[in-house]
Amino acid sequence: MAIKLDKITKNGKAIFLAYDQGIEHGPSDFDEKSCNPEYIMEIAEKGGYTAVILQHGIAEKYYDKRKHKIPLIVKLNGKSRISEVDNLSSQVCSVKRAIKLGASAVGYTIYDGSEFEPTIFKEFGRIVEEAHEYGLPVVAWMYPRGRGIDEGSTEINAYAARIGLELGADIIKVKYNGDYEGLQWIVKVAGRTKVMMAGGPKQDEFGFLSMAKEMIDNGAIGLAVGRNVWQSPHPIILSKALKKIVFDGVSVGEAMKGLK
Ligand code: FBP
Repeated sequence: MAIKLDKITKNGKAIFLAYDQGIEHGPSDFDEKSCNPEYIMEIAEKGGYTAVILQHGIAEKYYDKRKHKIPLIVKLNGKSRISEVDNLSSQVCSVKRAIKLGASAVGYTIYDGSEFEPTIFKEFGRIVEEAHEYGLPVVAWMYPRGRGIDEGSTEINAYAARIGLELGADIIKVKYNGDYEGLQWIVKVAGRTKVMMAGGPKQDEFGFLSMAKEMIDNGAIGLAVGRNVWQSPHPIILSKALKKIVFDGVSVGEAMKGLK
């Protein structure tokens, strides 16, 4: 079955609002407003995101497929950091349940190089097979992690990107290390698998938008961003600036006009 990427992209570009940090990092990432998933849904819709990323529990209680226009990506695995011991993020939701919740795509984190890589690859393989039977795209967080691994190295991230292509991901999400030529290589080795970038910890607006511009100019199709947006005091205005950079290719200065 053909994979329907157009549901979660627009003219080949994409911005996803990521909101799985509650399990990955805990509520310390949130304030009074951002701990409420309703607030995130409002940003996702008004900010013009092409999809929102939720865990299944939040999707079940806060995503109404009849009411919400924004496409949903259900994250199928998850892990807390209460204990830092294992580089293993287990599947916590099935592809079928994600579809019932209204998902237009599914997501999965792969810890490349983890001591649990065989288990992770096997689980991911089954997910790709099932999701693709339904025409559902698979978005893979490609996060190198394990003993002695330099998570920020371009070489390791290019290897992770290639693993995404080899294992059937339609879109991969990687972290940016500031090496724009390295990003071009990552995009090249990912082949027909599209590359999106993580937003990372909160930085000032100029820094964040400049980073986004560099990502887009060097081959990424967009960003899957969380904290930089919903930790901002004016997330919708910032989202609109991001949108202009990703979809209209404007300069950072131009995009920031609305922020002043
Ligand atoms: P941010 O934009 O907030 O960095 O979110 C991106 C993301 O990939 C989330 O989807 C995920 O919860 C988190 O980062 C995981 O990051 P890490 O494993 O490095 O803590």
